[in-house]
Amino acid sequence: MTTPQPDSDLARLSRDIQSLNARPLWERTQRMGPGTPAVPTIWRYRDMRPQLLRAIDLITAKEAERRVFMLENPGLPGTGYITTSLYCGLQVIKPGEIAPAHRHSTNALRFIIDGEGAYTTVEGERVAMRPGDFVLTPGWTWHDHGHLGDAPVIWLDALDNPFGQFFGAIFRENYPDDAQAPSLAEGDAAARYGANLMPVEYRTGRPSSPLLVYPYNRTREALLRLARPGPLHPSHGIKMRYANPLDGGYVYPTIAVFIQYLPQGFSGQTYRSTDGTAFNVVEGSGTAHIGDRTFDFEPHDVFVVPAWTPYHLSAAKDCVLFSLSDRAAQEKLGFWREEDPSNSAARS
Ligand code: 1HN
Repeated sequence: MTTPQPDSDLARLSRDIQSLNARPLWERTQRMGPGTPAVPTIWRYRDMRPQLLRAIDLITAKEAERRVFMLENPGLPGTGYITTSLYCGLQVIKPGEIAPAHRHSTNALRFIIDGEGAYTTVEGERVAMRPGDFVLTPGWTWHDHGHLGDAPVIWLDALDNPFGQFFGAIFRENYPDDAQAPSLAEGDAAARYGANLMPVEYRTGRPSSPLLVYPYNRTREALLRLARPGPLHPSHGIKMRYANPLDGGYVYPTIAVFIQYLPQGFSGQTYRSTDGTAFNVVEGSGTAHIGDRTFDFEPHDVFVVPAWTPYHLSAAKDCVLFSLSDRAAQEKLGFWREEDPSNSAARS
């Protein structure tokens, strides 16, 4: 930045153009390098769960519309965002409740953390939500949540709201009733698109995966099968991305979603990339070294690695980590970069 002498022609020029809604580029203070103001942060489940259970008695899902704690990055105060481009929250629903049906133009996903018996209905198809399941609610699909079990269910929500806000393109509507009447059989999307088959008349055109759920039993089995023979990536262990079965791409045009396995004793090498990433610990425990912070993690903790912040992971027990980032959007836009110690074709 160049700061002119206060009583100079250059300073007078700066002041005079202010009334024209213009500023000299040579005085700009914005960063022109990688990274964001977001900071490494952990939300420990042992701290969050009791507060979520407290909220159950203080506000109904209907009053709240969604009973959610936003996970706000302390480097982004007032935004409600976990990174500059992603929103995450922890949602709790109690038995018998309905979180009323609505739709919005932003894409949402859920990762089920704790409890049995909850379901969501997406465009008339009911989807059971079990721990470890990854559930999709693509933009502009009607969705309501319900709970037939007997203890609270907690899940992680993630949305691309910051993209919608940035573009000024968020729309939302309430459904005429609290809940949609199911109009499709359970498992319809899985049969149509998730059985290595697709309808013969299918043409193309949707920006998102047509699947509504990626069930944990299948995901976990695949990870463990690959972990035994290896090889392990030096930073990521076994890391897979959830794929759109129709084109192999990411599940959403904006959000990339991943699952990874770190065997007990794994000590990862330092890695960084331009996609700030939120992690949820599914199983196991270990340590995340993120920038200048060190966090011990346990099951269901959420931690965030901001864009371009070096980090490495180590596993005290066999770990499964779910994660999501804006890599899908960054790759399409030509922004995405990484520093990978193996310098190999980790993506092939
Ligand atoms: C939303 O629709 C849900 O449907 C959860 O469960 C969190 C945060 C912002 C905007 C919409 C849900 C949300 C949300």
